[in-house]
Amino acid sequence: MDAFDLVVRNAHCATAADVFDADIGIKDGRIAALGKGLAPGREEIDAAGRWVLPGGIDGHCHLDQPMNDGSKMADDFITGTRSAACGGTTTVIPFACQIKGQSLRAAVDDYHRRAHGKASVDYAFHLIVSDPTPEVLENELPALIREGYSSFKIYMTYDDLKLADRQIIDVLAVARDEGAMVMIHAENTDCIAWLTERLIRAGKTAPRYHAASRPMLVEREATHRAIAYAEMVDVPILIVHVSGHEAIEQIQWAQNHGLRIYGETCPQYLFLTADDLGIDDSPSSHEHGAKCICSPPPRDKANQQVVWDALAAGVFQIFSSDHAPFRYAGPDGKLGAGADARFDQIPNGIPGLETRMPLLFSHGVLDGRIDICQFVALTSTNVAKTYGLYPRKGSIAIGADADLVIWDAGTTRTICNTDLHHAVDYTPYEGIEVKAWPALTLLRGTPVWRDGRFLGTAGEGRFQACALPAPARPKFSREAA
Ligand code: DUC
Ligand code: ZN
Ligand code: ZN
Repeated sequence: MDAFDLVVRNAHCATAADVFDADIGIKDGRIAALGKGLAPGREEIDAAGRWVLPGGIDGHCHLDQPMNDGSKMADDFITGTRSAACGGTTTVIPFACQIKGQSLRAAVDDYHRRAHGKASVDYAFHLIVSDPTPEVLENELPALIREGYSSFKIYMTYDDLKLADRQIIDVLAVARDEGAMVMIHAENTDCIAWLTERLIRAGKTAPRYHAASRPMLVEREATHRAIAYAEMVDVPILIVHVSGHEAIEQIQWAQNHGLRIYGETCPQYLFLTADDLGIDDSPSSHEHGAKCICSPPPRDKANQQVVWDALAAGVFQIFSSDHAPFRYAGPDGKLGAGADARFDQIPNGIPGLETRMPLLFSHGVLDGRIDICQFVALTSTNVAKTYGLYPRKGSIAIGADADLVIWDAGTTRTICNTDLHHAVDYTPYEGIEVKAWPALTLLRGTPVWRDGRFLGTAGEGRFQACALPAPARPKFSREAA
């Protein structure tokens, strides 16, 4: 009998900590041995000195999330996870979103039904807490955290999702007691509403005014407030989709003061600018602008550089896609409100699951902005650690799941939506050149993408319960301070 099911030979491996050359022996979906000259496997793949890295973990993506504005996400768990596999991502963490009035448990059950039998890569769930009733705070949320849903997102804007400040503090206290990670969408909702109203009254309704309705100061103020609440409650938080220098300065200030404030950024803040939202009121500007509307909005070139610098300096721990897939055409897409839809009627979000890893590998690692270990940390290891999937996911180590990507680095290709595998009818990254793409993606030792062909199977992706270490501090939320 062969010692291994599969041996990946001559792998040039990188983890978040080290670079080493090894053969990787895989048995029953896990890494069983690392070494030189391993015994034969039933199957053999020669990596021939190419980079072999842990499979990507996309810690922030939206799939088949119910919407209440008439829009519909184009990607479900079939197309979203297919697209992930083809771009080198082997685990996705989308959101089980509580609709106000709904129990959190019902949201989780519904989301399991949506995922069941469809995923071709592994998946975990974050929760979105939009209605922190006493029952949610005292019973549902603590129970779900213990059952493997150990992270949740809260919103400081969007009418159907946002929490009042007192509610934010209450959910942070539960996270502290239970050892959960809270992801915060930090934008000041009243400032956005006031600015939006003024712009619309002035007839400034084109997609480009989306940026003017959500300037950096609204992100800075909310980030500052979230940090203050986290400091008061004494709980770590992660500020998600950070767009530019103003929020970065707040996070850096907090980190320099010893607070456990973490940061996430996304490709749109490195590769798009506010000009992508439109430069005039022409139909082509409207189309491209609508396709690029996301929140927070992309900023300018100078801010792209600040985001790159913060990635390299370690201010950000996580690089996610914030894949929020709406088609451009059709009644449930970007233009559901009509061909000249106002910026505030266009669903927020852009696709990016498949392009996240190649964009950062090419323009980060190969262009010398970050090193290969930082790439692994940002796209995989830190995500696994932050959300409680490590060490099963996020590393090349004995006992870890054999989620691996062999990279083709050096051949230039141009990103083109027709080559992608999501169900969205555009990519905001159309025309951008990349010099790296996965040649092979292995999910627990099985190829799901090889030489330009998707090989995955719907239903092979498994739900992964997350577990963060128990909090070391005594509980305080239901005791006197
Ligand atoms: N902003 C979000 O907060 N979520 C989805 C997409 C977006 O643009
Ligand atoms: Zn968000
Ligand atoms: Zn999001």
